[in-house]
Amino acid sequence: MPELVHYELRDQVAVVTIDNPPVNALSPGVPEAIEAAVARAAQDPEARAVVLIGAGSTFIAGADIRFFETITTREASLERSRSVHARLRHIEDCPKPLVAAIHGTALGGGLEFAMACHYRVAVPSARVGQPEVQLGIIPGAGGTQRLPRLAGAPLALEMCTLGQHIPTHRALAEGIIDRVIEGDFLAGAITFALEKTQSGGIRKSREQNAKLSDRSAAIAACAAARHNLKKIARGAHAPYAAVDSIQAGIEFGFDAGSEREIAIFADCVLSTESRAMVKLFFAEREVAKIPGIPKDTPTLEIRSAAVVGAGTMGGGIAMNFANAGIPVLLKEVTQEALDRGLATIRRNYESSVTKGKLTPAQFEQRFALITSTLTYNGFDRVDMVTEAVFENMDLKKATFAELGRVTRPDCILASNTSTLDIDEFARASGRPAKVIGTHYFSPANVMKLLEIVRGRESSAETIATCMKLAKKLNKVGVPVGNCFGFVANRMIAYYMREAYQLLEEGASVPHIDRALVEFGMPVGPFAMQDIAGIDVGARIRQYLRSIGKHRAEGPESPVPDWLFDMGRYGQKTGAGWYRYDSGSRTPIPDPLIDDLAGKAAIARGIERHPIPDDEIIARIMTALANEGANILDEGYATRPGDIDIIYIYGFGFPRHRGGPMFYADTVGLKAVLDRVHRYRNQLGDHWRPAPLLERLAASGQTFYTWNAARRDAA
Ligand code: 3H9
Repeated sequence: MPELVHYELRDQVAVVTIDNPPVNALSPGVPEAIEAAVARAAQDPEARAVVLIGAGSTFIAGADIRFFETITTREASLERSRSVHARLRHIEDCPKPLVAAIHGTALGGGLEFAMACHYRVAVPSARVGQPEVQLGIIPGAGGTQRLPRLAGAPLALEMCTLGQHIPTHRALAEGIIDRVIEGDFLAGAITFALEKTQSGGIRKSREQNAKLSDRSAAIAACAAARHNLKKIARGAHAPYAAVDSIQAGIEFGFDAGSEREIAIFADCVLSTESRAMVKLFFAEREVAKIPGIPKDTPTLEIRSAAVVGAGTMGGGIAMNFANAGIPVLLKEVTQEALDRGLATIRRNYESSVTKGKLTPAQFEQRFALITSTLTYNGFDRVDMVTEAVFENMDLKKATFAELGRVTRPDCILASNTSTLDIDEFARASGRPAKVIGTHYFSPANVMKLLEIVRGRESSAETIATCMKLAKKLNKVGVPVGNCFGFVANRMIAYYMREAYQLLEEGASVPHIDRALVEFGMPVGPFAMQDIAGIDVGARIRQYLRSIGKHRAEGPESPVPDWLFDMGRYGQKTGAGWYRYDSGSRTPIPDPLIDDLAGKAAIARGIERHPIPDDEIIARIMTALANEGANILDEGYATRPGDIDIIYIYGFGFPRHRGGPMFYADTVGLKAVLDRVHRYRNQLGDHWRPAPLLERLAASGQTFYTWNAARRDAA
């Protein structure tokens, strides 16, 4: 077995190097080996000080996340955490100056090991953080105790509850890092360590209390943090648990605080929230691994791009390219439409400048990368074109035929269609291997999700290039198949179908929205539609009816179409499912909707009745999981985790619930299937159980265990 930690003497300093690729995670054996190496240095007569450093691209990225799932009992967690705490205390008691040298990242347990050292030095580009809440846990190796002592309560609370990384310069200013080293890093760290043998000596974080001396201010900071979390961490438990642990250390001291941390960590690590978020961590990394497309598939470099259509989506897509430093041509048919599109882009950038997210210089730089045009001149020089014209098959086919003529043969032709069959565009282009769907979510310059839709003939190179491009555009690219609505919209059609049905059955719009917000969604289905535009869905429905299709199986509520006919498109027209005062985005419930729902109910012979919150959630989530199972079975999504990532990034599904497929797993697939049967009896045959759901429920599996078994068998 390769050595996890190396020991060498350099200039009378023991250099302890952690070597556990790829990110020096604290897998079993690593903490023990670090402790042993520090103990050896303490005994080594040749060593005057110790430097702890990481091999490869980073310091320590934290505990090995894979091992959390192996902790199955509270006792096991308590025992493990106690031994880590004891190990860190032992390391901190080293009688010689001990310096953590941080490059890359020191995250979670990595920062906790660094804080148990007497000093910390870092390269300018390093980042440190306690991201545990993003895994549904709290720092479990003293982070909630040592960090407030080094950085003060407010910053420790911020880092432990939000989980964000902070850069070297801020860590230096806040007392987490003691020196920034430019140039030869190891040599600088050794020099620093030797300096400490002359002055400074041993300094234990656990004994530093100056920053917590104003106890009432520190406790007030905890109360403020809890208050803040109400707005941003709805439904999540771990961020609050982190505050509790920090407060215990402030009130009762390091030792009692550590005991509290160990106990709280045990509760968190066994929670569904943590299981969900750990699954998502790996799902997010797995999503880029596409069966049949090896990692080393050649890709094209996208150095320049074009977007056809400067509407809301086209403009947002062009901004993505400009934000990534890629020059982009933006084409429209009329000067008026072009001017409108550019004005929207300018307004979006100006709002980022006002919010301090962009400097005026960055705005000018990015805006200058967008060149507007009414012709195809210059399209022969771009590496990729994204079509974002009106959602109409004939128009899109004509656009692809033209793009096939005006671009180079190696240029990728992507469509931002959300519903149409990209194989038809591929045929029209005369270059099907280069045609693909890149389905952005509105607002395209903000939402992180990018569905990458494989056409029948999309080449491996085209797919791999778009996956790589997604990263460059700061998006999460998820490969999906070319079925109707792809994955996100195919499932959301069922989500909306149930929302409309529940409305007709007697739940009100504000009630359904509130139930879903309490479940953890950022907005309810109706408020979401008022933002996206009721006209968008209505026009798609009109088109589908014209070709004899439906978005979802089952009854189609007339209410959204009535709203469309009334010109109630949502926020943009001042009324939709809600009313809006002029210039305001605050939804005001409108009794008219209940009247319309009542009318629709009478027409369908439904007697309206009160519906409890849990029934609303059950109906909507069951519809999502059942259709998700169909999509998996048909192969249009690669893994349940891919679907979950789509819902997290495309619709803000609460991370702590893990996505619709993981959520179904936690409900139990047998229970989900029972619900489908019950709904079928009560509501009609359109509630057809997905064959995969039936198979998994019968064999006692979950979506995720089924997927793991499939992966292992492959
Ligand atoms: C913790 O520390 C709890 C403590 O308080 C308690 C201690 C007792 N474990 O992201 P990348 C893998 S909780 C296992 O693609 P990047 C990752 O799966 C932990 N594996 O690279 C991937 O594998 P593959 C707190 C890990 O350069 C590969 O490494 N720490 C871990 O874009 C490359 O990862 C965190 O939450 C891990 N800890 O980003 C940090 N980390 O190639 C989590 C990574 O097979 N990690 N892998 O797909 C990160 O944020 C990013 O990975 C990092 C690198 C910024 C480090």
